[in-house]
Amino acid sequence: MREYFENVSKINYEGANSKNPYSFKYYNPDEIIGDKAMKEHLRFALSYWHTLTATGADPFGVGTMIRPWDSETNEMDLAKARMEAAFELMDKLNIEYFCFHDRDIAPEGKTLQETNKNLDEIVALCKSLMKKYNKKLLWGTANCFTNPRYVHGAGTSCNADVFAYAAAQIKKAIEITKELDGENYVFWGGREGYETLLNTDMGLELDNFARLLQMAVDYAKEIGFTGQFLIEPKPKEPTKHQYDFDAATVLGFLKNYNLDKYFKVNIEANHATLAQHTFQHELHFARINKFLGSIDANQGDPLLGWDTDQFPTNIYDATLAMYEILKNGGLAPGGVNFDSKVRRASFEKEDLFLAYIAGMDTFAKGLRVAYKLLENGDLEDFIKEKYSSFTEGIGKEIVEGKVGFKELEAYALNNNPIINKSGRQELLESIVNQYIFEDHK
Ligand code: XUL
Ligand code: CO
Repeated sequence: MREYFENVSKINYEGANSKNPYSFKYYNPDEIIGDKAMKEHLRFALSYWHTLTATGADPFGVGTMIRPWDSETNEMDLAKARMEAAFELMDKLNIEYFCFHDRDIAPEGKTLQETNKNLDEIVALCKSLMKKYNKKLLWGTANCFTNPRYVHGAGTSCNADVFAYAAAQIKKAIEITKELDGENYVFWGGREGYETLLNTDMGLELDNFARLLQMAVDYAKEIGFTGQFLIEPKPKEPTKHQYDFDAATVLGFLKNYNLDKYFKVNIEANHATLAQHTFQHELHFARINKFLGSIDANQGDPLLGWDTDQFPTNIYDATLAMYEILKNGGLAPGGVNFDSKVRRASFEKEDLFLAYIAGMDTFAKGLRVAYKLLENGDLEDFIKEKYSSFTEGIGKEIVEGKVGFKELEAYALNNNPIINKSGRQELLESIVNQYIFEDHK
């Protein structure tokens, strides 16, 4: 098989003092942190679309990326070259998992039959490479947003023929995910949303979206696909208002349609910040509601209002994310998918390695810091003490449902003055900094 990245060899862990850019400084896959190896905590995945098919095009300019598979002129040969290159990348980067959309891996044909035939051919190649390199599919998904047929959405389209086509496409995507032993299947909203209510029947669109998800649940059961279904919230882009706005909106939707037992969420950092939340907020909300399934690791730019999908290098955010993930007991069968792309000006093929190393090291360091923070319990102890009034006296009676308005009025009338304590935010922020800066491991 051809070698696509002949200038880069296997990336190894060399420790924090290494000056070799092609080495891990913090990610030591087999090192045990707490009860499991780093690779089991992190379950890193490569995103096929940003890594193998992205060109660097933006609304103002064409693609800039120089890729070793550029010379392929036939669409299927190109798809095969990309697939081979993907496994070389995963192998050299020591990434165990990958994620893809159906249309990332194989080109669309003139008909759905032809498209499915293309997919089958590439899936067979993928399966053999998975075996050869010992790699696994974290999740598959269907791209129901790029083709112009999806102009009004897929499951929320006003056109029943489009709904039917989306159902057929998702059916096939679930089948190939099962064929490749995918551990999850993702629904990101794509164009499921609206631009203006002047032309939108929101009630019907939401009902239809739920119908589509129910069909997926039923079909998975029928064919014995046991992977976890995930919904990936995003508040806007491409539509002005995406129906899966954030984790809280998704939870309300799922409960409303009795779908909550079948779905968890795949939380993406840049989608959280687009919703005016922190990544930590979305992870925390999902965790306490027991539906945190997986994450898309990336970061936005605080000065830009769109989904820039940058590789995550912010150690503070990664630490707080890993803190939530540790408190969740991990993510399995989910993982950490780098839904991140190299910048348009980082157009050389080596940049793909440097970007993944940066992202993986940031999360590895975040895991190390978060583990110590949680183990020592500084934040946990503070929060426990902060809410201690609910563990005794009147607070305990409130929590146990033993009192109502009348009893509380009687209590308040005789409880003067009320004494509050400081929230100590600045102290806690400096403690987190201490963990980040003092742990040089
Ligand atoms: C889009 C996005 C998608 C999903 C998969 O913003 O994040 O790539 O992760 O469809
Ligand atoms: Co994503």
